[in-house]
Amino acid sequence: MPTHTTSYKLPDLPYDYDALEPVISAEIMQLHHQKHHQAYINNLNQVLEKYHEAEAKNDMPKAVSLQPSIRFNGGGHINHSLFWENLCPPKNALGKPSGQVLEAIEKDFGSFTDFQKRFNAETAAIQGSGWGWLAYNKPRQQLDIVCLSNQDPVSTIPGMTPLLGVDVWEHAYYLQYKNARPKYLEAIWQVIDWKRVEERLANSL
Ligand code: MN3
Repeated sequence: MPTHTTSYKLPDLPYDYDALEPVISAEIMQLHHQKHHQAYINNLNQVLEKYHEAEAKNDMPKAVSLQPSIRFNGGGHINHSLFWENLCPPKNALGKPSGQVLEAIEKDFGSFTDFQKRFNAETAAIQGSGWGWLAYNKPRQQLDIVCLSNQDPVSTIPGMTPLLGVDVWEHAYYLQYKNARPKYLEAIWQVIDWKRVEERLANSL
């Protein structure tokens, strides 16, 4: 008998697998969604089951030993769920933010171009696998660029809300861009859904 009933499920993409071409190929999108994101969810559901068993037995050493896997696989699920919503077909992408997001970017980074340059430089430099984020820093009331390793979610940093995330694990670009992570980062702005970023900022203020 399972000790709990929570089971996370793969969310549908809000567009077709080929909708982000030519920026991100259908092959990458399908593998990334159906295989990679699904694997984080499968592993998360398994480790949560074990965690609740350990809890039920008051086996705290066991429960604590499972926490890194919850962080990794739960983070993978959180991050990819946000990532799919950050993206949209090139024909629908605005190319740059407007309103509050643009104002905040200009205040905190000088200009949208300066922000893009810094975001791409810092995210390209992540060692190994990780994510680059634009996040709202509520305590300081400013936008920050945050680079995190592996699948650590932005929510692990107190006061920070993720607005826009870019996956720079090789599985996100290698089939199309090979080792050229900077080329992938140059191109991805063509499929960023700035309306979602504006919604997330408005909800986090
Ligand atoms: Mn990924």
